[in-house]
Amino acid sequence: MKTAIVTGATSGIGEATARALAGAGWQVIITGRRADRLEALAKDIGEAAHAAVFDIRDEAAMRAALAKLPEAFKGIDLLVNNAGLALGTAPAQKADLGQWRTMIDTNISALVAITHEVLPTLIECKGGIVNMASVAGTYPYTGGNVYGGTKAFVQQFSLNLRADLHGTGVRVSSIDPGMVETEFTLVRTGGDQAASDTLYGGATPMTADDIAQTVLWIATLPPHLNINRLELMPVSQSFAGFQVARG
Ligand code: NDP
Ligand code: 8X3
Repeated sequence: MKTAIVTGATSGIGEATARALAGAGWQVIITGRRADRLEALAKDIGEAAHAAVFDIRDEAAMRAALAKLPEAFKGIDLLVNNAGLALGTAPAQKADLGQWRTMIDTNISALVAITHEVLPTLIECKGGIVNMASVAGTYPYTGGNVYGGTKAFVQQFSLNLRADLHGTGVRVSSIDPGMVETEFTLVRTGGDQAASDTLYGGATPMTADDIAQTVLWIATLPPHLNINRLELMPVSQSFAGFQVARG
């Protein structure tokens, strides 16, 4: 039985990915800070799940959780680097530096640290990494500033990992979703349910399961195939143009 670790499995894309992988016969190590949610998910999935509660930014806690994995979960075949967040929608000149640091610590530093920790196992298992980037890493928009910057890092880190892991058999993919209805906007706006409802309302956004099925597809492709980067959007979302300041 193959084993995956899915970070940020307490909600949204991570939870759906853990469920999809488990449904396809994988064992899943699920992580996140909200213990109650992880325990409920682990209970739903059953014996194939192992819940590891830690803040992904706490490197010592991450290492300790991986060190004390039950024997059956130690051989990790797939790392899904999903935990992440956006905070704030203000333009750079009005943004909060603390929020910027939290995004960098979570979306970049923590992702890099857990990847570094799991790499030896992934190489041993000829496994794979799926990194959750975003369209925000490719297309700039007002208020995307550091969030978009962190996701551009994830895209490029994924490609560079591919280069470094050449010849090891380890696959690396980044997924760049557009709008997916999850708790993402609630988190970004500090709990503004109305803002979240307004953004997703009537737009038929992608679902967490749409992305989870994509992760599962990537993870179960024949071993000679690597999806380098995959961008997805709901049909209702597309591109806006440049802006011009006059006067
Ligand atoms: P959710 O807010 O629903 O899920 C985010 C997950 O990340 C939660 O499980 C949360 O767990 C975890 N997380 C956040 N901070 C930490 C932390 N410090 N330590 C541990 N876990 C943490 O959002 P999504 O499911 O939408 O987001 C998942 C990923 O997808 C993110 O990387 C996001 O940037 C990306 N993405 C989302 C898009 C969208 O439109 N929704 C589009 C493109 C990319 P907990 O709070 O319990 O710790
Ligand atoms: C989330 C997608 O467009 O809200 O990564 O930045 S977006």
